[in-house]
Amino acid sequence: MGTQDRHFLGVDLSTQQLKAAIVNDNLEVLHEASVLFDTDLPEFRSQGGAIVDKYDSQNITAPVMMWVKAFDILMDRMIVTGADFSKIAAVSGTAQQHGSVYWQRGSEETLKKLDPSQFLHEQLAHSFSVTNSPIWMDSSTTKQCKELEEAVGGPEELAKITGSRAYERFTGSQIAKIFQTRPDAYKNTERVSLVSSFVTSLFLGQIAPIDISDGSGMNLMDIRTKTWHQPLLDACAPGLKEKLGEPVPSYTDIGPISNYFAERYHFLPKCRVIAGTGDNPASLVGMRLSDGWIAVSLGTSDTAFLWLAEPKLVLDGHVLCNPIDKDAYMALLCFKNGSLTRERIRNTCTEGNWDIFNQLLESTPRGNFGNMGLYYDVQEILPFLKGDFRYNKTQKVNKFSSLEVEVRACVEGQFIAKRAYAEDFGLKVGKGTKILATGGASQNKAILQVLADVLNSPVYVQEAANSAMLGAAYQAKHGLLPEVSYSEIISVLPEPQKVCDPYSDAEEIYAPMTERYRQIIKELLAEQNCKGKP
Ligand code: ADP
Ligand code: XUL
Repeated sequence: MGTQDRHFLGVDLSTQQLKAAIVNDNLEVLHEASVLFDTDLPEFRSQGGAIVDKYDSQNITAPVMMWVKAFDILMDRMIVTGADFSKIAAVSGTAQQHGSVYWQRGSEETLKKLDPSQFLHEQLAHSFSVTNSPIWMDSSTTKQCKELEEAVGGPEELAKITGSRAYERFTGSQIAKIFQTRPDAYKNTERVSLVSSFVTSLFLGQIAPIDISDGSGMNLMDIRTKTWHQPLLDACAPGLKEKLGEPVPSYTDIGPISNYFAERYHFLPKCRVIAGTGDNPASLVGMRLSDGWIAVSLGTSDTAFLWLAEPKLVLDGHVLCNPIDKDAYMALLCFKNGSLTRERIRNTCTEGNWDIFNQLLESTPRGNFGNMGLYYDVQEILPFLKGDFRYNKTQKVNKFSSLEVEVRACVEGQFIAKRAYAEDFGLKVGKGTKILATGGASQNKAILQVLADVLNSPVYVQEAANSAMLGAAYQAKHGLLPEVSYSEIISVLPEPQKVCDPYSDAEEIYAPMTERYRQIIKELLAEQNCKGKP
């Protein structure tokens, strides 16, 4: 295979679907396919790819066999698109962050000896000691979070070591909960994977290492030394170090493709597997984010991330190891109430039409006459609140006077939150900062204009919609060619396009609104703490 002719495969196991893309040596997309969990695999009865426990709505999982079955379907769909796997020089994976997969004792042997004449799901049916994997939407581990923080002397100490105070969805507290509530299942677990390393394990035909970037979303890793922090492992469960294996830099070549994929799908045996990583780090790779940019992803959840040269101590938000440069870091903010909350306000104000939503948004002035709204349909992460909160210029109100005000309050409230938390990470809005928007809502120019104004910075988009999946494909090339710099690898890609500039009065309006938001959140959290957390 000549270098011109080599292709790279990126696979993304996200909350709602499994998708894949093959790119050529110029990183142009040649083939794409996807499997939607709810509709393609209805037998698992997931909603949005998740199973919410009937008796405890904080408890949210996904059946690991649903993911395995999706793999069988995805590979067949890729073939239907005309994919030629013999041209794939390297493959890498990405996935929703924090979720964990529990491999049953003996399953690595099964993985190594997979029979190419059979589907994966036929052979891996008994390979998992926990059949429903906890995922990032879960918030049932408040008790275990407290225990983790106490083990190292409090939230600030934990954040210093791992980059985050304890968060319910982070994997450490999830593993601790499994050990505490299902000791036999834990005992029968040979290895624990993150969802991203689960993806690469399937390609590798053995349990793949966890990468340092996704590994820093577990509350278990020392982000400076990039090794597991033994007191934290001990606070979760016995013998955890062996079950996790050693973490590796995100672009590590972890071995050749398995015999199963070589024989069944005709990959060449020399095709390499590059470590997988979480979807937010992979998006940073796919969006080619560098210093001076902030990425805002407007998908099911909203996230914002930036490149950090040094780790910064914050209690709201996360510092992760960087997936491109192992000596750098990235800041990550995750907001659970993103597109689905915008959709709810759209539905109540417009009967479900984005064009009318935009008309309402554009018919109210920046700053919304001093009104502010905060909408948390599900338990928010930043800040830890649930419910609707509306304020006029001076006080809390039950209702706004018009639909226009409600729509603008929703969008402004969401973006002011991003500004406030990003400023805590040292972001200086309007000082040469540029915003790169991605995700479903980034096609909506009226929404992006509010983003530009609130952060007083221009907003750009790039052609490729799925930054995490493409990030995995680019990482496959980056990992295969360690001698070529990442910036050289991505130099073939087109530049992002500017879609809006902020208005000149933006800072005057939104700097004070951001201060007011901080004050409101402080009060709401204090009120909630008096009443006791939900
Ligand atoms: P995921 O995070 O699951 O990958 P996407 O990034 O594809 O999701 O985003 C899906 C969301 O995009 C939908 O829930 C929808 O609300 C939103 N969306 C799609 N089109 C528009 C639009 N024109 N304006 C605002 N939001 C939109
Ligand atoms: C990040 C987070 C989510 C998931 C979604 O901390 O929990 O963005 O990665 O896929």
